[in-house]
Amino acid sequence: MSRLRSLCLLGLVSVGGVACSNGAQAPAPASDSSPLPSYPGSRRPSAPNMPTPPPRNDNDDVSGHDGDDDDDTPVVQQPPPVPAPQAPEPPAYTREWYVSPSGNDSANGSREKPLRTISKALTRVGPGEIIRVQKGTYAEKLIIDASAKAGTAEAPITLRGEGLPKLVPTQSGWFMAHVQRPHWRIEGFEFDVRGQRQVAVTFSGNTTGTVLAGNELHHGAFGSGISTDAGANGITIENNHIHHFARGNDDSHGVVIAPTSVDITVRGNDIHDNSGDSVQCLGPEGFSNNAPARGVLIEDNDMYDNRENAVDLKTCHDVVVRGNRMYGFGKSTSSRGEAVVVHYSARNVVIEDNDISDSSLGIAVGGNRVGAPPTNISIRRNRIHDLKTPEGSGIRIENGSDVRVLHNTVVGTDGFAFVVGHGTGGPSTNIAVRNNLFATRNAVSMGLSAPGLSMTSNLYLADAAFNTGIFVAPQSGWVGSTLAHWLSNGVELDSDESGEPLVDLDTLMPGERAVDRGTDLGLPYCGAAPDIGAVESDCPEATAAALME
Ligand SMILES: [Ca+2]
Repeated sequence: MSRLRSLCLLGLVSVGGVACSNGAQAPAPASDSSPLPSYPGSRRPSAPNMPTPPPRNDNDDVSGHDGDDDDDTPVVQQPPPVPAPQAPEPPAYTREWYVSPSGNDSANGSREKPLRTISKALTRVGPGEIIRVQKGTYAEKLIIDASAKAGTAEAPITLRGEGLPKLVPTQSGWFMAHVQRPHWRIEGFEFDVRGQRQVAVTFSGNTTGTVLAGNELHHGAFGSGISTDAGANGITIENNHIHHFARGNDDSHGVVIAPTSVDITVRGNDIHDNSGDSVQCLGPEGFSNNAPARGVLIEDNDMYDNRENAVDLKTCHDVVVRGNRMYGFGKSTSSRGEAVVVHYSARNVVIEDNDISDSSLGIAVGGNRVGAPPTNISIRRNRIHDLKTPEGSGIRIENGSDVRVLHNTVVGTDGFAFVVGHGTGGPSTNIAVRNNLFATRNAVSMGLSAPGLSMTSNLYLADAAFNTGIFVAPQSGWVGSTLAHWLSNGVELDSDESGEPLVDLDTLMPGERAVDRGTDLGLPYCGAAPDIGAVESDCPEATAAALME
């Protein structure tokens, strides 16, 4: 059951003071109760310990727009649609095929007389049936194309490894597995690419309802571990361990979502130690005139220690990046060390409820672009902490249009909590910054290219420093201007400072001056009014318990 739905059923969430009973209609993701996989050698973040996120409303975005004609700040459109959750597996299989290293491809594929190759089983299995691949090492290419049957929503086809059978590459080609059929479920395999120039699994064509779940994929040296391309649609990549895709100074990513992909979910994976990004949504620039990918949900993943970023969104549309933990990104030859970067002509993007730490930059919007700047971007309820030199900025908007920065908490950054309008690659237009808790000494750096910037109801650390004009990298001893001086420029209204903006650096629980002091932006909250920052301090205990599930 989704957190929101739980909360709504508990009757504990209010949106603008109204209980969110209609939110209970949201479908429950099938996997919400699945525990994340645990892997030896996985590095987990040390802090914070999942501070209580606020209740969230999947059907609402926020802005100061309340119908008043006098408010022309950016208005949030409906959030991008997200792919529908997968239907549960049927309880039984109409036929069970067995594959074993001791089998024979002329056998009947029963438990007693298994087949020898997975490839053989792929051509024989039908809807509602399962292939049970027994422990062992298989050197064959898995091709699920027109030579294999399609599953159906009611009768998917399951390809299951039992005892973690290992797939290893054959000599030829650029992939180990190519999936081009709908309603297949592939689970329980180790894809050991063994340093070959191959991706582990690639998807294309009609793949609606197809799931790649609970596999380990590692050590490839081509463009990615997993890719979706050529009209791939309706795919869920879930609870996999994806690591060590690397090719020297070139980038190799955990997951690449290429143009023409539609409705791709990447959820609950552990993706790390790649020479590129954990997840990249690739735009068509420089490759083709194909339609950008759209309908991408990147949710509840652990992404860390890549040479580039956790999430890199180029020209893709309707993307949600939600509830991920991202850390371990430093400046390299090909990256400024951003955890999240949204650039080129990305459009309709929500980045919410993420925990970002130990990086050089938290969330960056803009920078490289060819066409329009990133447009209609919401950055909300993120917890950003412990960022480091050389940049150390929490949220940086280089260029973009209609960007909302709402209810984020930024603390422990070497650089500024918020940077905007320095004009690289174009202006930052219509940026709204509200209800953020910027608990850092270096508060805001504002350049000269931020037309329509509107900042209200933010809370700063007492005696924080503000920078206007040319960007400065704040070394120790840098003295900027005061909040009072900053407020005199008219860009920011109704904001304040506090000597204790946070009362707990682990949970990021806000201090008194932040509690119930936010503006009601239409997002769920507890108590009399929204708290400033990403964490609502005053939710009832039952709500907090539900949120911690
Ligand atoms: Ca509150």
